[in-house]
Amino acid sequence: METVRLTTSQACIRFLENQYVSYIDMDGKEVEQKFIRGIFMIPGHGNCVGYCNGIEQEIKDMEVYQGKNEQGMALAAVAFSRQLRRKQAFVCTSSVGPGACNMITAAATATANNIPVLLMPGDVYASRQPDPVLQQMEQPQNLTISAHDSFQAVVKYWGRVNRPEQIMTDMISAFRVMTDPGNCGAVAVSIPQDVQGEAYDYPVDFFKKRVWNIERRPATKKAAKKAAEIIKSAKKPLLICGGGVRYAEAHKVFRAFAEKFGIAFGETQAGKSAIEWTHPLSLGGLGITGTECANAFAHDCDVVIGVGTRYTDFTTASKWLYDTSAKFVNINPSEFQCLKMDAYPVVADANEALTAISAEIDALGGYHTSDEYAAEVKRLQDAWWADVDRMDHTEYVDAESYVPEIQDANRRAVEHYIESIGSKLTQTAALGYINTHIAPDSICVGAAGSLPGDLQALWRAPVPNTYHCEYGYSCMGYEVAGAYGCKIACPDQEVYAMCGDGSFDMLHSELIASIQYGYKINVCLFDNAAYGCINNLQVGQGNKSRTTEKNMHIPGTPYDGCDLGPAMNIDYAGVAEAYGCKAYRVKTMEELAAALEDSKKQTVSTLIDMKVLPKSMSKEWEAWWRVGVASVSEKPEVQEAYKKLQDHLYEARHY
Ligand SMILES: Cc1ncc(C[n+]2csc(CCOP(=O)(O)OP(=O)(O)O)c2C)c(N)n1
Ligand SMILES: [Mg+2]
Repeated sequence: METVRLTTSQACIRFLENQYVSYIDMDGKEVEQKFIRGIFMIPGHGNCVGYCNGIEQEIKDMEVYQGKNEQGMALAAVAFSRQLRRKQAFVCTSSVGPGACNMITAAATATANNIPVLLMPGDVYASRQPDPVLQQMEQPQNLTISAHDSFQAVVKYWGRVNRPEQIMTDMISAFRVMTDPGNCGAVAVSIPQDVQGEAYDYPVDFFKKRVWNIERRPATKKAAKKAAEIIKSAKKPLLICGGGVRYAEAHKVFRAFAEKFGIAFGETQAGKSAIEWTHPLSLGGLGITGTECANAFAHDCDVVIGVGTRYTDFTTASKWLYDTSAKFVNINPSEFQCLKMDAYPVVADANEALTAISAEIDALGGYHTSDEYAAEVKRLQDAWWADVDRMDHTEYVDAESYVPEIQDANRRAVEHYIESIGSKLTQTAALGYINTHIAPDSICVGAAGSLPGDLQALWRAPVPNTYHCEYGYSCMGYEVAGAYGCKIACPDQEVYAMCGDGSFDMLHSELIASIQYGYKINVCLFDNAAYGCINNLQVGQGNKSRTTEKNMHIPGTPYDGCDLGPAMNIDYAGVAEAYGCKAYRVKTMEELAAALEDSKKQTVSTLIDMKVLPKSMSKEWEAWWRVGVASVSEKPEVQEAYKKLQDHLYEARHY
């Protein structure tokens, strides 16, 4: 056997340079491309010597980017892969200890969303000779434990390369997981500092070009036939367009299936923008953050066909949205996902399954929904889009006539904000304006706060694959990092991060990297000086407003989290300017219009600091969210909330 003597790090990089994927794209074309686009790196003593030397000696086509925060860079990697429908990924390398642990949240984000990313933190010495090294925890009860063990809970594959030859099986396992449509997610493989520089005589074959086939698993004849029978029995069917439709590139097949049988579809956060919003069978977002139109329609459907969905509580309104008698047919390459909602499972790729089921329906004599069905879809759509138009134009005129979208016990927050900040801009109007005044192929990125609700319900995506909301983990801070990752994935499209002040406060490190590398992103910052959506939830369930408003603490008052001083007036535009962004301060619709126009002309990243009224985000429609309400309380509001919970539970499915 021919061998080559390399360090572990060299072997790792040489292997990464030679991994390709082959898949069938949405036009039915077979595509082969390199899988690893590059490496995000924050160096430390745990990776800047051994691992870096491997990069230096072996790098060919892969790009290398300096990260600014390990969580931020890894979230950028997740967004990159997600935007490219999991057909390419990044490696993220960090030092040991805190650098490694900073990537744990991003690993969980990748895994919750079924997105591939390869995390390669350094690790403490395999030999243990210099222990304890800088940033080593030391667990006296077990010296084999290091911080890297904590990745095990949040990845789909975990490895530690204690000997140079182990890199071979770890890398093959890593790529198996990252290219598996049914069980894809984060992979973490650490290499101890000493092992990084150790050498081995590797078989040359290990480094040959390897093409990983992203399989389209076919449906069995039996499953397709049974699914066809269930669909054919439906009086009021509903299709759910989940993220799997986008990852499987099933856009065309899904659309053809809906059209052929006249079945309307609702979208999950991950599935949204598989098909343009204007499609006559589109009901828009489904579930807690969905549209009134989709939810009202879903409530009495008798057959639900879920394509590539994980059925999170947001998609099912905590299992309350669908009638308990509704039958489910689930199409998913993951057996685990297929069995949710007590569904009939079709364990297969979306393209394959929908094509096979369609043929079986034909064999059973065909199927089409009724005229009344189509009329109901149209009636609900018309009412909904009229309401969206109203929300696009909400205005604060005066305290007496203004009715906020969110009507709760914290109404005073609106005038308190105006007194502190001097802006009366509403969130839905600002968002609607941006939506209708940017290039149609712009990519809209969201993740946490009130914006994902506004976005799933109100955002109109005219071009497929332009909606990118991370709502599997809803990780605050994904917005800016994710926008940067999307821009690396799609440099020819404008990318807009829809970001709350809370998310921006938490993490916006990669905005600096976007300036450094010339990847222009646009941050639309909706500053309501609050963890606004959580304030709505807290107050809406009968609680006091506590730690959810960003008010100044009044000296001499208790530190009880219920601060009543002025709302913090932060010059976020100034922060962005300091990094080198072009930034805008916006308190009116006119200022927003001017800022948005000017931002399009810029080549550097931009930030539009919009001061928006609390309570001016959209509410929920025809949905319910199960949250942990106190069962015992002296407050009548909490007792009332608990009673509502019990009433809904009575109507909800149990599994
Ligand atoms: C990392 C992380 N921590 C905490 C949460 C819980 N959480 C969800 S939304 C939210 C507040 C978001 O505030 P902001 O970004 O200002 O958005 P707003 O609701 O005000 O629009 C919090 C704390 C989260 N989703 N992610
Ligand atoms: Mg906020």
